Amino acid sequence: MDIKKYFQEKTSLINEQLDCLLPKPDLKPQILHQAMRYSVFAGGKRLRPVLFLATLEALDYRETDLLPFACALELIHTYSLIHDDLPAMDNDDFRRGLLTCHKKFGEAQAILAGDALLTYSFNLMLAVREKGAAPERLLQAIDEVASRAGLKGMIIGQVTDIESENKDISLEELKFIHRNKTGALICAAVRSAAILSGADEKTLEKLTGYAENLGIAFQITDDILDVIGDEKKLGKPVGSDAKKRKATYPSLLGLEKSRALAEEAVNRALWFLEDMTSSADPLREIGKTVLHREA
Ligand code: GRG
Repeated sequence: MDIKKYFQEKTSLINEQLDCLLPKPDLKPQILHQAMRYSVFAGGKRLRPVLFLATLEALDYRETDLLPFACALELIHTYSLIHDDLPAMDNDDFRRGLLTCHKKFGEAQAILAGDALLTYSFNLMLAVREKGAAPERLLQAIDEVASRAGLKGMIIGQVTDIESENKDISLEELKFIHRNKTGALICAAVRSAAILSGADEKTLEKLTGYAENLGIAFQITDDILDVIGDEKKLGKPVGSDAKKRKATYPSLLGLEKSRALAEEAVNRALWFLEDMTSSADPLREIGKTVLHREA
């Protein structure tokens, strides 16, 4: 299968839907809606909603339109990046080749745009109840996302990351940070789709194994790109981790070992899909692309 084409097709579906669902930029207060749209349409890869859709496909689930749920995952991801870029956190001026949200709209508006994206994501997840999603499964899927984006995932990872700044940390501590900060939302994308599809426990476990390993590989390649990536393709300066004295996979293990670990993680991710049919091919191909990504 052509994974590039797959990504293009799904991304254009997701973008159309995001455009419909987000408040229009001329709606008052314009600055809020413009800031939300600015960051959402700044050119992200849409990995999390694409993973969500690919998981539905892997489980042959096509009955309802769950696109708003997929979009909600992208809104949560975008909020996390807006807040992560703030002066109180990573203090970054550029993301995806554009000024960061606070550089463009000011700090207060960037904080509020992030807050609005996060809270609105819950409206979007709930909206799929009108499209026929089974109420019990929907509640469980929303709980899954809330936990992994929050106190059982991303927030814990971010807090631990900040606490670890300028400290020597072990590989285990680094893994903990990234399992939560980056991996948890990736895992929530796969698991929420599986839950909504009515997957049995065994399938859910396998897909969780896939997603956890994909998250590890994704973070390792992110760290590697910050050392040897192309600034133009990344849309941000490289070397920012070293400048901030952040512990990363390459700083702890070197580039070669980091590459080998990423490859191992992708192989493990693919192993978890071994019993699945060709419907899981998009998930398999996404796994492979993570290793060769340039942005
Ligand atoms: C502020 C609560 C809070 C959390 C922030 C995810 C995160 C936590 C911060 C981002 C820091 C970072 C750059 C982590 C590396 C992995 C990662 C999440 C990269 C960005 O994701 P992509 O590459 O982004 O999917 P695009 O731009 O494609 O949407």
